[in-house]
Amino acid sequence: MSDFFDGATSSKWQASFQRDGFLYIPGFLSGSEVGAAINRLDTLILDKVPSMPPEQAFYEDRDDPSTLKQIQSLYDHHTYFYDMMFGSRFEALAALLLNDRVVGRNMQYFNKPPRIGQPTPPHQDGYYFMLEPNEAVTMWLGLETVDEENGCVRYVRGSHRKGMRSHGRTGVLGFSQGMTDYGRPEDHAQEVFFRTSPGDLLVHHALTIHRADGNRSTSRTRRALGFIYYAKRAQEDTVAKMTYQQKLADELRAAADIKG
Ligand SMILES: O=C(O)CCC(=O)C(=O)O
Repeated sequence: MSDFFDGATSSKWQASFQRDGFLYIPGFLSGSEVGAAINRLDTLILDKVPSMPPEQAFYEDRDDPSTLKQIQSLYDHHTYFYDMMFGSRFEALAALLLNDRVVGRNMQYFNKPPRIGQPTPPHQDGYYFMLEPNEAVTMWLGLETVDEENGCVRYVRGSHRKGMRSHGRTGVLGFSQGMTDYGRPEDHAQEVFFRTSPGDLLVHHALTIHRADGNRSTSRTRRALGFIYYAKRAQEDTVAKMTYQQKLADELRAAADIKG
């Protein structure tokens, strides 16, 4: 049992996650905790992001810093984020839901800038993770109010029990692989979405089909943090993964060079 959560709450969360392949926890962080995270992020964005290599910071338009959409491996950039990722409530929740010790693998910043924030294509994270068994969770922490207008997250309930679907290139930076056969009647019938407040947490299994809307708002951003944890029992195909990541990094560098 976790030091962070009581027994009844833990059992309820585990049952819900196993049944649906996702879990919604309102108010996982308090208002002041969210405020502190936003302050740290804003400082990082000002001080460090401008000099990050192309594979660490993604923009909708690389020539316009206000269109920042993603930062990778936040824990490498400040101990504040390291402490959020490791030995934290987030890590304890991942261990509870995966019923194993866990390995923290990525902590990301996600934004969808107003008007131009692209939809997140339907995908299963396990396609990128390359694990056997495909046992991992992704957590998504809302930093501001999110709804249908600025890009809420959508899940296909129960899809984590139905295996990996076919994926191919999307052309969307940060989500380069998406499902090629999304849109079967059962996908639509089982899709649910979440309007979230700052501090609300969504967690999904590596095989859960999910996507997010684009940001149609003219003035609201859509800022969130993502946490990825693998179950200790999950083995990575390290060669396939390194080859894939190297290819992506080369493509990003080539695109940055072309733009000068
Ligand atoms: O922030 C989003 O749009 C979705 C994030 C997501 O799909 C993921 O982390 O796997």
